[in-house]
Amino acid sequence: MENLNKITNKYINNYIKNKYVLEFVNKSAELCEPDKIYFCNGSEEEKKFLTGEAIKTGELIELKQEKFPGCVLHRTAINDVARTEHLTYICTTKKEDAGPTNNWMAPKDAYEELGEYFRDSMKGRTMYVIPFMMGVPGSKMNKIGVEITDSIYVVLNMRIMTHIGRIVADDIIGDNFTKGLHSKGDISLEKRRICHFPEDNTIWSINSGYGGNVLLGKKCLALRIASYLGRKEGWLAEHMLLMEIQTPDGKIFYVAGAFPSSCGKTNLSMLIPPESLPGYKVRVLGDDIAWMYIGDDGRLWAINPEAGFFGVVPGTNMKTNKNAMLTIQKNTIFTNVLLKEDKTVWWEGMENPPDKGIDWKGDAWTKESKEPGTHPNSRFTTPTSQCPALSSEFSNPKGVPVSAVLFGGRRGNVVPLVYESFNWKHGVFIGATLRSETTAAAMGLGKIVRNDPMAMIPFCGYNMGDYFAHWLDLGKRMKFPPKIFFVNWFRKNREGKFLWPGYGENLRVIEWIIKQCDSDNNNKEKEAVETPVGYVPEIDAINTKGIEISKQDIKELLSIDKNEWLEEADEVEKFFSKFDRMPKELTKELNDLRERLKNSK
Ligand code: GTP
Ligand code: SPV
Ligand code: MN
Repeated sequence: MENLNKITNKYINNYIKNKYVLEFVNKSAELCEPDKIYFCNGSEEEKKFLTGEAIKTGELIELKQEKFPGCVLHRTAINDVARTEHLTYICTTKKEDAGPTNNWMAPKDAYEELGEYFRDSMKGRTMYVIPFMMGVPGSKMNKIGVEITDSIYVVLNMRIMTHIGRIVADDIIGDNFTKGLHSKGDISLEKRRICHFPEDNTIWSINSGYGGNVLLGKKCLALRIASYLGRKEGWLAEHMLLMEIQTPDGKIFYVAGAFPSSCGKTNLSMLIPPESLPGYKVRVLGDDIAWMYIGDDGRLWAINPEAGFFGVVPGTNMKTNKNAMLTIQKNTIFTNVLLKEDKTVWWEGMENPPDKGIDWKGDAWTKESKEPGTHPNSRFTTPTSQCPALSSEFSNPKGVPVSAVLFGGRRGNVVPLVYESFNWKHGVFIGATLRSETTAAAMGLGKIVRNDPMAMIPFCGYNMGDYFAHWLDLGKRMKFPPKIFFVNWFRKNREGKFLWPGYGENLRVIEWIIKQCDSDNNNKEKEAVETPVGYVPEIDAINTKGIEISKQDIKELLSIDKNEWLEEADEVEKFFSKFDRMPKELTKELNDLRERLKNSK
């Protein structure tokens, strides 16, 4: 505590009494040497003040307030537009504990290397201390963290995405909080590192200013650290949307869904039912992360630990996602979109393209420009509470019981629109063998189909072999496990056009799914056909009333090609062979799939 006194004169607004937090702040300040240390209280005045400061330096651009009250635009550096998976590490004492799919560094080496990058990184800057909570107020699942950062953009995003400031202070008990240290540093790609120390409940992130790398409550805590804790404590932290579906006869179902980054979670979670499917109501609980635990009733329960949406901008419009469009009309931070002359914003896929504007790099843009005005991974940060379709259960500390778990990918071929697993174990296999085309949400991956088990390849904080075992184990402990499905909105025809209309029309697939989960439905078997990969809808079982789609296209969407699937099995085998800790139940599932395929026509 001696050192503390040395820097007390730098403290502003310090309301924290917890000595472990103060020690953490003090140590970080000794390393980073900020000019000032500011404790965020989370108030409205503070938001105004910090926004004003960031506008002065150009870190934020104020949008036309009469049209978009409380909205601002931020541009990241050109080399800092998405997560950098090759620079993201799990730093466990033993390399095997990080597993074959994570980058690994020994904790000692990581602290040493990053320590050099952090040294004096905040000279001339203010250090912001953000106490925050991931979870639902009152929930036993909640996790507390303290993020230290030199970025106002981070503070303002964290205040949307999580619960920050004074309201959290009393919840920090002893040293039971995640210590997150972030500095923009010099944004150099060579020295960028996002390191997780699950054994120390610590995250260090340096030389980036991009959301997924720097909003440490989100992917770093709520997925990587939380998945590690979930395994120890018997629950799951997943890259999943959470939605509520009310059927025309008033029944309510909750569905959780894991699709890889930029593969449709936000859009599905808040879809608007098509007019030709009357009586349905869809409400959102979450669009990116779900924490799930086994309830006393033997069902799987889930909460969304986030308080905001950090959503993909391009492709969002009044037709594809009206609820998102209505949500982002106020108090929203836009990152890397096009700025119009009237100080409003536009992006590819939105109505009424302007003639000209300033693109995401800050350069002049016209509609003739070859380059898009908006970065493909541009994002909005917006409070969940502003969504007109928010479920009232969003703030239920107990969460909601999940009837169906969806896995989904972006696959132009091979994978049908939807299929159902035979049972939990087979469902875990389906999740573990998820393969999807890479997207702009991560830098430097190119355009390939890659294995992304449970959409967690970038986010699992421990050995994925152990992760699969954990999933299998949970199934054994649940009396009423949810059913597991796979969906693919992205199958294309020979001309390269999407076969399925997607977006709101995806409710037609969700309808089939919840009918398969409905204990009152005696028609289940008639509506599904058994195939080697799982149950697929009977050709007439997907309601296509009101959309123009030919029988032929539906057939193609639901088709399973034996040879393509045998090749798929070969890819899965290659992927599985990376693991020393692959549960034998899953290798057996792979053999069984091959047998079923070989014996089929
Ligand atoms: P992260 O936030 O990165 O985890 O992504 P996400 O899974 O929430 O993806 P999101 O819903 O933001 O969708 C990503 C992109 O896919 C957007 O450009 C959408 O317009 C597009 N998309 C979403 N749903 C569909 C669909 O059903 N069909 C088609 N063709 N495109 C879709
Ligand atoms: C994702 O990439 O899956 C996201 C955006 O949800 S980020 O928070 O940047 O990771
Ligand atoms: Mn995501």
